[in-house]
Parts: sequence; C-alpha cells; structure tokens
Amino acid sequence: MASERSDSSFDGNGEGADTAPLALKILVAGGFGVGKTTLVGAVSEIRPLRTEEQLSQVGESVDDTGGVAQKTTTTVAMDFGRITIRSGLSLYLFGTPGQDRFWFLWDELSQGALGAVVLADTRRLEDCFPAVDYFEHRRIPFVVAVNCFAGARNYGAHEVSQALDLDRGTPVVLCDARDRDSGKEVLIRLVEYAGRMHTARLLDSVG
Ligand SMILES: Nc1nc2c(ncn2[C@@H]2O[C@H](COP(=O)(O)OP(=O)(O)O)[C@@H](O)[C@H]2O)c(=O)[nH]1
Ligand SMILES: [Mg+2]
Repeated sequence: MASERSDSSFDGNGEGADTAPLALKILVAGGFGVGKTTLVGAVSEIRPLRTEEQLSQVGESVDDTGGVAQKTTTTVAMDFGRITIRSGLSLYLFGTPGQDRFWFLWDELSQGALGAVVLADTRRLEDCFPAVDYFEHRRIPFVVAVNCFAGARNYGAHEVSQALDLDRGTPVVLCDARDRDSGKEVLIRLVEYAGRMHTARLLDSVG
C-alpha cells in the first residue's frame, strides 16, 4: 500500500526513491515568536496539528513576549504539517518548541531528520543561537531563514551569516513565513543543501 511504503521511508534513507514515494522529516526551529507555527501552517497541505496553549499567567514571567505583542498562545509540544515538494517527494514538518524549557523534546524530534530550518528575526538574532548551536553540534544540515517582519531592518544574507558566525556554505534565505510559496522555497533550498551534505558525507565514509 502506497501509504505504508511512504511511512517506511520516513527515516529519510531514500531507498527505492524511484518507485516508492519518499517522505522526509524536517525540523523547524528558532526563537519564541519567530514564525515557526506560521510557517508550518502556511505551507502544510494537511490541517496543521498544533499544540498551542494560551500563555498562562504562570508562564508570563518566563515567556518573553517583548517584540511579539500580539502573541497570546505558545506551542507547548510541536507543530506538525506535510507538504508535497514534487510528485513522490513529501516533507513532514515538525515545529520545535521555542522555549528553552522544552529542550528535552529536541533530541527525540531530531531522530532521523534530513535537516532543519532555523527561523530568524533580525531584531532578535540572538534568539536563534541555541538552535544554530544545536544543529551544528549534531551535524544536522540546516538553512537559516530570515523571516522578514515589517519594521525590521533588511539585512543581507551575508550579514546574517556573519552575525550568526555560520559555517561556510550554510545557506541563509530571506522569507515571509506567512507566504506559502516563500516557505516552500525555503524548504526546497534545505532539501537541496541537505541532500548535498548527506551525499558528501556518504562519499567521505566510503573513502
Ligand atoms: N508581520 C509578520 N508577522 C508574522 C510573521 N510571521 C509570524 N508573524 C506573527 O508573529 C507571531 C508569532 O508567530 P508564531 O508562528 O506563532 O511564532 P512561533 O512561536 O515561532 O511559532 C504571530 O502573531 C504571527 O501572526 C511575518 O512574517 N510577518
Ligand atoms: Mg509556535
């Protein structure tokens, strides 16, 4: 059954890619309020599964809503969505929880992931440092997607790359997390980049 085969390639190994539909797992990370839930919602073909909770009064002291005045919900576990990039290739998107207190979920979520999108807001670039560190340390390929909020100064990709001290070659793309095509563009860049990285490592490992 097609859906079962799709599930079996969920780990992203890609065996039989010519015949079986391939489903790859992608993480969407970044600071609180940077647009992760928005991005997953904008690109997903299925109604995105969200686990948002009203920001509780208890959380008020720890959830930094500075610069995100309208935000009244927070993702406590994760966002989940799916997008078909082209016939036979779909991506399963997992939005990681934005707050430090949910870090324990990341190791679980990153199992078998092809790569990650780190969303960044140039007004609070430092918020994505933990995500950048996390993926660099675990050698999980990622692209940095700058979510271009109105009112934020427009930085060039190179400037962002320098400010985040990214490894050479790590792509930086500008996007609008609310826009489906823009989000899809980011995901395509990631798939291409991660594909190249994984292939290069495979070739390295065989000598
Ligand atoms: N102006 C603008 N607002 C955005 C954009 N992306 C997200 N937002 C808003 O910013 C807030 C936080 O976004 P959300 O996706 O919940 O952030 P998350 O915490 O990373 O999941 C929401 O109120 C969004 O509607 C964007 O590109 N431009
Ligand atoms: Mg969210």
